[in-house]
Amino acid sequence: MKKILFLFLSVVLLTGCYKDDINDLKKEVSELKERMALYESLLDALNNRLYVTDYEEKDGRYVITLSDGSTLSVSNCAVTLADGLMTFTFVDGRTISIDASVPDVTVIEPAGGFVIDKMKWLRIQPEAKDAVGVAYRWLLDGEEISGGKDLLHVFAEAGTYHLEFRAKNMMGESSHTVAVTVNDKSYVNGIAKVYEYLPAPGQFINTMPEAAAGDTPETMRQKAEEVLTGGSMICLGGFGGYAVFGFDHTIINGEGNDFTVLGNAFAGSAEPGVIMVSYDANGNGLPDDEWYEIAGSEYHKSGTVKNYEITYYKPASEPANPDEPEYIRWTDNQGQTGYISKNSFHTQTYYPLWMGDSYTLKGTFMETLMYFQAGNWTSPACDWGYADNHPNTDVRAQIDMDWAVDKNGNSVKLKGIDFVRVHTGNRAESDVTGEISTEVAGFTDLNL
Ligand SMILES: [Ca+2]
Ligand SMILES: [Ca+2]
Ligand SMILES: [Ca+2]
Ligand SMILES: [Ca+2]
Repeated sequence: MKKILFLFLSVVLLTGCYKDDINDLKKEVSELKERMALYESLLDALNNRLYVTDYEEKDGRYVITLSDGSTLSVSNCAVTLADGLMTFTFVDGRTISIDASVPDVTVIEPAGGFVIDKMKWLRIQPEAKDAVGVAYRWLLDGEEISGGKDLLHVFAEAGTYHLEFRAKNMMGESSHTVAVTVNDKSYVNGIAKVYEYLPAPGQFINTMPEAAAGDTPETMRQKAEEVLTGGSMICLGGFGGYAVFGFDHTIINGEGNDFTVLGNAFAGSAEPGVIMVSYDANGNGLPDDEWYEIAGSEYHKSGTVKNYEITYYKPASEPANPDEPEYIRWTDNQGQTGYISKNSFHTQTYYPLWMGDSYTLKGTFMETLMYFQAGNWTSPACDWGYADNHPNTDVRAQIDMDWAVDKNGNSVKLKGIDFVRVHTGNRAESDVTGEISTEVAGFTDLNL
């Protein structure tokens, strides 16, 4: 019986020891597996030319971020950082070293260095290995001029400039200096190009500029361009009618006011046009980039409607009545409908001859201020920020690019603009003065 008890106890004790051994073994196998996995991951990183961009030590464990954004959790392995290398030493003595350096970037200078005319965009696209967690900055005289990798900058004055390009990650910052030669150049202070002209119907449409049967959007664009580069005036018709024009240089955002869109406004005859601006972000020379609205005095008022849309319908025939009140029908996206009337002072067709049965115009709509007083129709000016609103020489006709907002109404800081779009911002008319219609008569760059 004693023997049996002894045997029984021995089995229990032996089983206990055996279990501990198994657990130890399991732990060792698991750690070995982890080390092998880490070893393989590090070899993969080496093969894929990845490098360390960030690391964090926590509770004896390292979390390493690699340049492709992946992370490695490192334990049971010694980690040292020296001479731009992070070295992992395993218990068996094997080591793997991976680049742990500041961002690897190159700015390739063209032969003769960077040369640009003043008031023209300078574009520099450094070559950088794709890497996460890298912050790029361009500095001019210690002041940040761009917070991104690619530089788009415009110089107002000729001269030699030194730009510094910095790229920073957790390992440190690399810096490159490039010289830019900015040449002097003279430019035309005015409109150089019309990209689009599409007026709303109105009493001056088909006459300013003149349209004939067979005209197309392209021939009308050319005519508007001839008029505006020739120092004369175009009419945009009723609400929404617009023109898009540009220049032979970039209009710089300088201190204070930057430009005036010329019109023919005088006291009591304001026909405010909403101004939108854009710069050639994609560098193709065309106004196909993001537009920013100049948020003038009416922008935040309750009567102002953003994203207003109006559709004009071509009349079946010209009316017999020279003062036909129900001449050109319109509908809008606010559930309203109405007519542009005809008046006997202007006998031509008011609907653009080159347009089809109907067309839609869009943009910010401002409540009209037109009223009849002392036998006269008065169309008072908005406070500031519009075209054809105050006389051209009035400081209140001047625009500061800093008033620009994006489509969500957020203020944007523009370095310069290449394109301007103006649309008639009101919808109102009187029997004597006809409909409110913005005129564009040119453009003045106040910084030239
Ligand atoms: Ca400015
Ligand atoms: Ca006018
Ligand atoms: Ca463009
Ligand atoms: Ca007008």
